[in-house]
Amino acid sequence: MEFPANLKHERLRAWVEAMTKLCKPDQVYWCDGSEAENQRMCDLLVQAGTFIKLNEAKRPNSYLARSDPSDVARVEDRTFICTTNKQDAGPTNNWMDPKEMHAILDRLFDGCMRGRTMYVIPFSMGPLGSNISYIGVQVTDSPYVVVNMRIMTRMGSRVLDVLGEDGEFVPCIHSVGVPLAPGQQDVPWPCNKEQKWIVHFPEERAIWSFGSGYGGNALLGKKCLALRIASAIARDEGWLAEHMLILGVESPRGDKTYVAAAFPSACGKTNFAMLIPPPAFEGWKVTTVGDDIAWIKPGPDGELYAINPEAGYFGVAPGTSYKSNPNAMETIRANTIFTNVALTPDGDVWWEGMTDTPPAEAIDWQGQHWTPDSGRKAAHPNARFTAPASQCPSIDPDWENPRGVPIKAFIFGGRRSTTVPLVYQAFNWVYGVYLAATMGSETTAAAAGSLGVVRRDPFAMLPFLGYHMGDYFNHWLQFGRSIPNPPRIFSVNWFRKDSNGHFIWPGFGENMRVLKWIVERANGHAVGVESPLGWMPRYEDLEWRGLEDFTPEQFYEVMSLDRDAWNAEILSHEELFLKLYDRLPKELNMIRQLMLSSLWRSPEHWEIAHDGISYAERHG
Ligand code: O2Y
Ligand code: MN
Repeated sequence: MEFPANLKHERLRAWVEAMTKLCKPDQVYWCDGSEAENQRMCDLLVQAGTFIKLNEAKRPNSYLARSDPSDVARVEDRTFICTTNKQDAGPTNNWMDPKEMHAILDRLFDGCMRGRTMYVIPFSMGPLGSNISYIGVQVTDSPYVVVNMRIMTRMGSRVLDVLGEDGEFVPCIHSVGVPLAPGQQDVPWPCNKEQKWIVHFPEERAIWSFGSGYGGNALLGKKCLALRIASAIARDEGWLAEHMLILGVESPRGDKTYVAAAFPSACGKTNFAMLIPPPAFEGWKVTTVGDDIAWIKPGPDGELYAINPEAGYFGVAPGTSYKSNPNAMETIRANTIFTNVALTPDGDVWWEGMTDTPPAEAIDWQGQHWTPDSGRKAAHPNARFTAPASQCPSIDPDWENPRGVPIKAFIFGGRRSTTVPLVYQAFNWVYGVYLAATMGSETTAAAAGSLGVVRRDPFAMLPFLGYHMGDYFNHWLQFGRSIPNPPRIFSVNWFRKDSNGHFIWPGFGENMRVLKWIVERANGHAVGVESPLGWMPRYEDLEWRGLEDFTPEQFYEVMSLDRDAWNAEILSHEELFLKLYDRLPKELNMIRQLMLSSLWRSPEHWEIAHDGISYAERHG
């Protein structure tokens, strides 16, 4: 085997040799990350039928891939955390004994790359050389993964220089799980239809993924390394690896405040990260550091500093439009890989929600002729774009600052049509951990037969935590104790509905009104009044210029607290707490008791503005 001239790392060399012996590829190729290499890979993908080159004039240097219909999303039921003790993975993860799992994987991976090339991808999560960054090395038999990893991470030869002779790296092994017999014709999207395994070994810090070529299953730097493995490392080392976007808010005076926000998957994180303030917010600017993952460490000054470990966006295409997210639309104008969207007759892409008027015809994500009245979706609901973060018009000037950006507030939000108000601030860090621990989202997939059911998704980390959820809550509590002035913690809910089932809050850019209050509160400037849940703004505490149609009555409707609904809500938290009983921090039970006791406060305390009188007038 030929090795790169700058490979000085004996352990890495030995690991790649061992993987080669196990997987038995026809050849091994070390990726250098160059533009020329990328071009060769894209040409190869076009030849293989995996990529369709899009119209160069409309969508320069961009490609469309269509996956196998059985391989379209992360597979949570096939995702495992393998710790020596089952309890350490906790009840929210699938678990298997590491030895047993290794035996299964050794059998599966034996010869799995026959007839294929094994690509070796050294990559850095986070800016190269930052003390917050981590290095991984992924071996894969998927050239589609190589070109996506080049966008999503800092990848190639430079990483070997940073790794030196003895740097730490997380070994990540990936195979689509379809060896080719001599002369056998490949398919455009190879994947194993019977066996999919996304396996994490947090104790040995290793990832093995078999059978899928799609997204989070295959781009192992993202959910696998940057969340599941990193969350376990962060627990051991005293930092946070979170499913959070990071954005900056600049006031007309030029002050800059950074916040990190956690929302469950499919709650519009990318839209919020790239928010454009409404015209009335002249002089205000929102900048994007990241749209999905944040690594957060205490600095020497006691402040918290965050980096986005990723270098690109793997965003959901359906619903993305110049109305919902102009910055995303500009980001994907060129140099973008689209997966499972529709192809228009002029060689461009389309998906549901991209334009008000659909194209008269297209080729859908399964390669079939499509018209608007065909009764099928043109794009798969989980269709994706992979685009470089540097192309985002709102990208923050410090997004690659190796020191990170200082975080002043954490925001937690879910999709709740009732109960949870538009915004409130937790009384303190422990209350904040409680609100994040108990956050939930209503299911949107009618197909799952559970439309509208609240699924608890603590910290939006349910599918992404590499250890026991109770230990994670404890880690957050301990973390808050260890810093002098922890960020303020807020809850938001953009999705509350009125009695007719209509969203009350307009959302999108108008979320700036809430964000401004949050930022001012975090800096100690805005007014908040006490409610049973925490601190809340009055109508007059938000900026309303440009949204005068939104009445105080509507505001107090979207902010209202229903005592009976909260009674049921707090009772339902017990289900989660019982599940985590053996490791649940005592503080969370105490907060729950305090919240239950507040249900017995006078009814006026809860009946906020039901009659149009604000709680400020009552209690302010
Ligand atoms: O389905 C996949 O493989 C992608 S999931 C994903 C991608 C980008 C950002 N977030 C998510 C998520 O599920 O939270
Ligand atoms: Mn995500």
